[in-house]
Amino acid sequence: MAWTIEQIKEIHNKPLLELVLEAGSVLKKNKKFGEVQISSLLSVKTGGCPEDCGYCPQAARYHTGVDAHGLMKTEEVLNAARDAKENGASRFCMGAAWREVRDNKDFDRILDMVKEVNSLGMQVCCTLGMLTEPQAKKLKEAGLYAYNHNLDTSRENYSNIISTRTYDDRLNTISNVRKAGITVCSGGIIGMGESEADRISMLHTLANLDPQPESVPINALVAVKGTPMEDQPRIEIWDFIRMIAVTRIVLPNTEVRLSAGRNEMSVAEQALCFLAGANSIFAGEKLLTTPNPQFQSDMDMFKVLGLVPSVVEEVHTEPS
Ligand code: SAM
Ligand code: DTB
Ligand code: SF4
Repeated sequence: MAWTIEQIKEIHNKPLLELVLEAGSVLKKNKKFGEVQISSLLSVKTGGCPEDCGYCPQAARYHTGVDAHGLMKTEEVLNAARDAKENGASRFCMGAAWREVRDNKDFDRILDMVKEVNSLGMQVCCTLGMLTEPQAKKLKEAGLYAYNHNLDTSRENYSNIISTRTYDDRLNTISNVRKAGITVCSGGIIGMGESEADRISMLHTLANLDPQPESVPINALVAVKGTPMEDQPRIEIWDFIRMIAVTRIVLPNTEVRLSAGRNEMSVAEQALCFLAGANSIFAGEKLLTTPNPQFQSDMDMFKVLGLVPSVVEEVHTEPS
C-alpha cells in the first residue's frame, strides 16, 4: 500500500501522546518490545571529503578540526569489531568519508574487511558514499549485510543542504544496493532548519520505497563548529519523538534507529523515543567523529528501562 503525503501529515499532526501510544502499539505488534538492536560504528576513513554536506564535520571545505586519516588497516578494524562484539553489538558499521567508491586498492581492502568481520559472526554494514551496481555486487559477494545511505532530508530541501550531488544520485545508489541483494539502511537528520513538510516528505519517500528499507536511522543534528550549521539550535525533543513515532507507524517492520544526538538526551528523553517505536541504537563512545554515550552508561540505561540487546539468530551472511 502506498502512503500519501496527506496520510503521513495526518499522523504527524496527532496530539503527541496519542501518537506515541499508537506508535508503541505498532512496535509491540511487529517487534519484540523491549529488545533493542545494538550497532557499533567505526570511521575507517576520516575527513577530507570533497562533498559539501552542510551538516558534516568531515567535508574538507569546512574547518572543523577533525583529525583526517586515510583508510585504516584491516587488522585495526578487526580488533575494533571484536571489541564491539564483546560489548554486545550484533552489527558492525564501517564509515568512509568518500563521495563515492572507486575501483582501487582501498576498495579491495574494504572488501577484505567485510569478509573478515562477517566471519566473526557479525552483521556487516558499510557507508561509503555512492556505489555502482557492480560495486554493490562485489560487497554482497564479500558478505555485506547492510548498506547505509541516508536521504537526509526531503527532495525539496536537498539543494539547501548539499549542492555536490542530487537526490536522484542518492536514490540511484539505494536502488543499486537493493539490486545486489543487500539490505537497505536509509534515514535522515532533523534539526537542520527544515520544515515539518520536509520531514513528512522525506518519510513519504522512505515509506514508499519498495520494499521499504530494513533500517531507518533518525539523527538529531549534531551542530559541529566550522560547519555551516554550527549555530543551529538543538532540536526540540518533542519534535524528535514525534519524528520517531511517525517513522514507526509508516515503516512498521523496520528497525528505527535512534542515531546521532543521543549524547545530548537524558535517559527519560530516550525512554520516550523507545516507547515511540525506536528499537535500535548506535553504541560505543564515538559515532564517526562526534561523541556518543559511554557504553556502560547505555547498559545502565538498559537496566533501568528493562531493555535487552537483541540477539541476532543468523548473523553470518553467506558470501555469494
Ligand atoms: N560519506 C558517506 C555518505 O555521505 O553517505 C558516508 C558517511 S556520512 C558521515 C553518513 C551519515 O552521517 C550522513 O548521511 C548523515 O546522515 C550523518 N551525519 C553526518 N554528520 C552529521 C551530523 N553532524 N549530525 C547528524 N548526522 C550526521
Ligand atoms: C547514520 O544515520 N548516522 C550515523 C551512521 N548512519 C553512519 C553517523 C552519524 C554521524 C554523526 C556525526 C559524526 O560523528 O561525525
Ligand atoms: Fe562526505 Fe558523507 Fe560527510 Fe557528505 S556526509 S561530506 S559525503 S562524509
